[in-house]
Amino acid sequence: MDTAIQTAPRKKRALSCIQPTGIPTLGNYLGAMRNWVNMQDDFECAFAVADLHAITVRQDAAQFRRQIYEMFSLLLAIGLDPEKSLLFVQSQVPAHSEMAWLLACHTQFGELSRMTQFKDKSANHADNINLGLFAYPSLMASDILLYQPDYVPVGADQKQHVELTRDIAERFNNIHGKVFTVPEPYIMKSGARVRSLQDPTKKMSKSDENQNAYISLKDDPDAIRRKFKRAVTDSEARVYYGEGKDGVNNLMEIYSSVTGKTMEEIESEFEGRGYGDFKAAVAEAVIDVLRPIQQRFDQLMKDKGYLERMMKQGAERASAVSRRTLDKALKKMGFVLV
Ligand code: ATP
Ligand code: LTN
Repeated sequence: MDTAIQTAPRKKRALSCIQPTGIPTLGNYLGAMRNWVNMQDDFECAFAVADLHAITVRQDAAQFRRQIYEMFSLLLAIGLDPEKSLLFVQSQVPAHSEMAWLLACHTQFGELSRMTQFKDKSANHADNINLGLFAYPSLMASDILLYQPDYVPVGADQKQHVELTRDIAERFNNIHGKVFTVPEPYIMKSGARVRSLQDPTKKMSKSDENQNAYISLKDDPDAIRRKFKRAVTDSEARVYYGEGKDGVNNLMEIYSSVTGKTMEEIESEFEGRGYGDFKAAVAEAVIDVLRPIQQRFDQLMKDKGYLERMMKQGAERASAVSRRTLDKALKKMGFVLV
């Protein structure tokens, strides 16, 4: 018995977070969230609502509070299971903010200046380029490193932040002795970069001003049909994957990602048929995937008591894990723990 326990390989750990900045899009779901559900059995997983990250841009308090409940509900609605995975809200676990300061002191100005997300967001919010927006990756590194994960499952846009996290972890370990596991980004091939339906050169983003640019996980079937109908394609009217066909490529990727069909299968399915048929098929496939999620989400949002109990349970468990790493880091740096 004992040997069996000793030789059983430890499951690899994975951690990821999502900001409660609005209802997630199909991009968030296909690029990140859906993979989290699939990882729960093979990895020891932790997932959090990154509410502290969300305040790097202004939030209206009442709306922000609702979005935190909604994002937590959505994590449950897509199939994350609090019995299998650690689910929590970042701000309810104080170690994240504390560790962020330690790591900020191990992050270089030049590194932060090179972050694409910082450059994009400061261009979009030119009136509020705050210190938090700049220091965002140090807080993200804390979220990750506190839980010692091997992998960070994210969409392709977050690869740069995970790479910076690795650099911070290595730097800290080299200076103070080994405290952190150095994690790797874990990026799925399918769905890693879902693009805007209105401008397929950009990623689909829930903060896009044009609502036709994204499918929200809460969109009803009519809205989904309408948005796909209006999606930008090209004038060739032939469904195939190719250069210069960003709009069609994106729709094919979405369709492939929700149906499991390959590009070749999709090409032959729509051989000789126009974009109208193709777009309608993509819409119906997406509607089918979202329907059960939407039903569970509506149920959960009616039960705030349950959501708060789950948040509390998650926060307690996350605090215990993260406190251990924080104390270790503090001790190695020479702080006095009493
Ligand atoms: P915002 O649009 O509000 O700036 P966001 O959607 O880019 O935010 P998050 O909500 O924090 O950012 O992203 C959560 C996860 O979804 C991350 O792992 C991110 O990589 C992934 N993701 C975001 N957009 C896409 C996309 N268009 N395609 C694939 N994955 C995505
Ligand atoms: N920066 C991420 C959200 C995020 C995150 C994290 C992702 C915050 N902390 C820790 C993975 C691990 C984003 O904008 N998508």
